[in-house]
Amino acid sequence: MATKIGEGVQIITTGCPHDCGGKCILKAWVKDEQIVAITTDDGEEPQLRACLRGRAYRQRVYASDRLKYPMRRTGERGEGQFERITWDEALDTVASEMLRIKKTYGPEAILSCTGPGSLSLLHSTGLWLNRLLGQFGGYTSRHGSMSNQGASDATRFTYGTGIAANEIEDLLNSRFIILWAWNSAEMVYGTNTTWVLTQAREKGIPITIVDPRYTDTAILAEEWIPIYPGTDSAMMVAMAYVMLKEGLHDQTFLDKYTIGFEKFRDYVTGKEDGISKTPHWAETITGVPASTIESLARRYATLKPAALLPGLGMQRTAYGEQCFRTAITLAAMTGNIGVSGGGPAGEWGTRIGLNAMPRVTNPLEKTIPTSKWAEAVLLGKAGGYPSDIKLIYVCGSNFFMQRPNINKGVEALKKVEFIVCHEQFLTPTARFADILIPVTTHLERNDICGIWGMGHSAIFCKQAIAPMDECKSDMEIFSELAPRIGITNYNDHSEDEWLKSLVENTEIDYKEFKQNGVHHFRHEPYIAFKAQISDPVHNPFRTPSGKIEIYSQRLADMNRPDTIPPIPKYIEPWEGRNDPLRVHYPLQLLTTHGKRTALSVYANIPWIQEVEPHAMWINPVDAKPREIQNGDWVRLFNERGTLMIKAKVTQRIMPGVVSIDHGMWYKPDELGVDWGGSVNVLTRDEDTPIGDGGTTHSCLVEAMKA
Ligand SMILES: Nc1nc2c(c(=O)[nH]1)N[C@H]1C(S)=C(S)[C@@H](COP(=O)(O)OP(=O)(O)OC[C@H]3O[C@@H](n4cnc5c(=O)[nH]c(N)nc54)[C@H](O)[C@@H]3O)O[C@H]1N2
Ligand SMILES: Nc1nc2c(c(=O)[nH]1)N[C@H]1C(S)=C(S)[C@@H](COP(=O)(O)OP(=O)(O)OC[C@H]3O[C@@H](n4cnc5c(=O)[nH]c(N)nc54)[C@H](O)[C@@H]3O)O[C@H]1N2
Ligand SMILES: [Mo]
Repeated sequence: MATKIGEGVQIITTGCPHDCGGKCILKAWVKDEQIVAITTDDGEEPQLRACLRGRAYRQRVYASDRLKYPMRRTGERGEGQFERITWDEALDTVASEMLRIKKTYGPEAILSCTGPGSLSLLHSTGLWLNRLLGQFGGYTSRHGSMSNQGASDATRFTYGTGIAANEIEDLLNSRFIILWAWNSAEMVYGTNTTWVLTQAREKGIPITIVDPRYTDTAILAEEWIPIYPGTDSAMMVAMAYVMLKEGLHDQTFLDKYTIGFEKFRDYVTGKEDGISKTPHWAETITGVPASTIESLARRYATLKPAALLPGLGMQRTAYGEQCFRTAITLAAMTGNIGVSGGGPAGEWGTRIGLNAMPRVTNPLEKTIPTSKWAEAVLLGKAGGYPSDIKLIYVCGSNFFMQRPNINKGVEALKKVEFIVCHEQFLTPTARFADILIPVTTHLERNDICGIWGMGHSAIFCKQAIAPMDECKSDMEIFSELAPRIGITNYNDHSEDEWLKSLVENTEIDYKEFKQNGVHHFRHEPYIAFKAQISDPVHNPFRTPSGKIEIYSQRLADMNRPDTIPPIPKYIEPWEGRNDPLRVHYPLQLLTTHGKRTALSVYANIPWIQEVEPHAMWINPVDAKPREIQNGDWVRLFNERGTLMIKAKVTQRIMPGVVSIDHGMWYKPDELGVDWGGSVNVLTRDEDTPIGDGGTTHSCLVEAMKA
């Protein structure tokens, strides 16, 4: 909406498209074609109120380090030396390199490195690059998400579908809420999730939180259960033991809707392997007292309906599928699936009531694992990977510092023949580019955003100001590049035509939407699997058996029972507390999603970084013997790398565990020591077994006072 206010000020409604888990309304106050302030939603409920990052966006748009024009590398790769060139020079160089590489090595030599820089519907960063490369003859893509692969595989194999969560508003119908690795007060997970949790708290619904850290979300809970990272499935298995022993489980539900529970029961009781998975067994693994495990099991089984919300942090660990498979099994044992106030404890998802942009499929079926991209580039076909990568095309990702094992990534970036990067800033990834392409921010273009979660609302993001300097949108840039590489039918729609097509045949009136800036889809809170539970005969689950598969034959058929068991199990993680490596690196490192960034976006924005200093959380029990005091510089290291960071000595993290928000920009010195506090110099490029997901939270380190 463009409202006139005051002398010469127009308020333009837009929304923030970055990947922080929310999508919120920003109101840009524009005077003389300049943004003079940004405020947020104060309209009718449900409001979509922006966080500190969105409200500070003015400083990001006008940052002095914005990329202003196309540039060419002049120094060594990674040195950050560039010179200005014209758009024609830039696009001609990119085109000729693409044609040369394709002719010499085939299209598979091109690696697409898209990312979630913009997750809006039109100017989505992945969309336009992959459209171009798809039409060009194909490319090598990546598989295995750093975000949610374990959760997504667990959910798919157990329920047969990708989304398995009740809508967040339904939490207000619960009698008990368990937030398991869930920190929505800092990492946004649905714009209004924390607002709903606050209302739940006000309503007196008891909340328990299971997390190695006492997060800002824990303030809403009446019980905090710290647990060693990577051991959640052991605690859940022991909760199942308590329920079985005390007869608290819902056998009727299990008989009717699930298969394979007996096999899980035999594992839990010890019939399978001679080990009873008692709360005492779990206490030694998890650090959680047996009595706490018993008490939580009893409450989850008897306070009905109860919601267990599993967060992604715990599945970013070795064998990360298991904690989600076990959580789902507990939801089944307590009969909390398909009911209001309960919840199926699977993965969250986004359902947007809008059309999707058409996608061009990749004609080549060549993918490399995301976490192991550097190894794949370094070893290529000789190392068993599907292609020899020669050209990396980056669009919308701070690619290499957001993937594990940065030091290996540096080697890989030095090896390829050509790197092009579309960016707004000279990020650590952009520094390695041969050609840099300057891109607009969302305030400089029109777009539509859907909201993470279950599709409550859509935001029309209206352009507030003209593109800065020589910046263009990815769509425009690729449209100009396409004919140079022989593609004639790349884009025949204008921005407005595309946007209109996204709402065609939906309940949205385009004109009204554009005018109002937001559309709320009115519906009852979504209850996952309501139909499957109320009428199972006509609504089978989409698994091979039609039931919730506590035992999965598909997983059994993979023939890797030690790492992919057909029933959920606790599997001892690598770089966990029993790894012999702990002699050298005794601390478990968490690399969390914090409030000062959306992934690596905003790490260079002073207003936001002023909120709190970047620091490593460490418990006094671990700080004392190392003579580390609050605010001291610490050297944190393992075999993969070293970073320098200040310590925050706090009881808010359990002993034996340290944590650092990920996303701060990598700043190596001449010895390769990172002074930016960029966690992936330490993390391990190893994958979850089923779908090659990230395991960044299985990472051992040692800390020394610097
Ligand atoms: N502000 C902000 N919000 C974001 C993002 C962001 O960068 N910034 N990123 C968005 C994106 S892309 C994603 S994928 C999501 C990610 O969301 P999450 O993956 O849920 O975020 P994390 O901070 O990694 O983890 C959440 C909590 O899990 C805890 N945790 C970590 N490991 C374990 C474990 O092994 N066991 C248990 N019990 N707890 C554990 C952490 O201490 C943390 O408090 O967030 C989204 N929201
Ligand atoms: N250790 C550790 N590492 C992690 C995680 C973790 O928990 N721990 N989390 C992982 C997760 S969940 C994710 S999703 C990944 C994501 O990591 P990345 O894929 O690197 O995503 P971002 O850091 O958001 O980087 C997006 C970049 O896109 C740029 N950008 C923004 N808008 C646009 C645009 O319109 N066009 C273009 N061309 N560029 C734009 C931004 O400036 C930014 O540099 O990180 C993963 N890395
Ligand atoms: Mo993510």
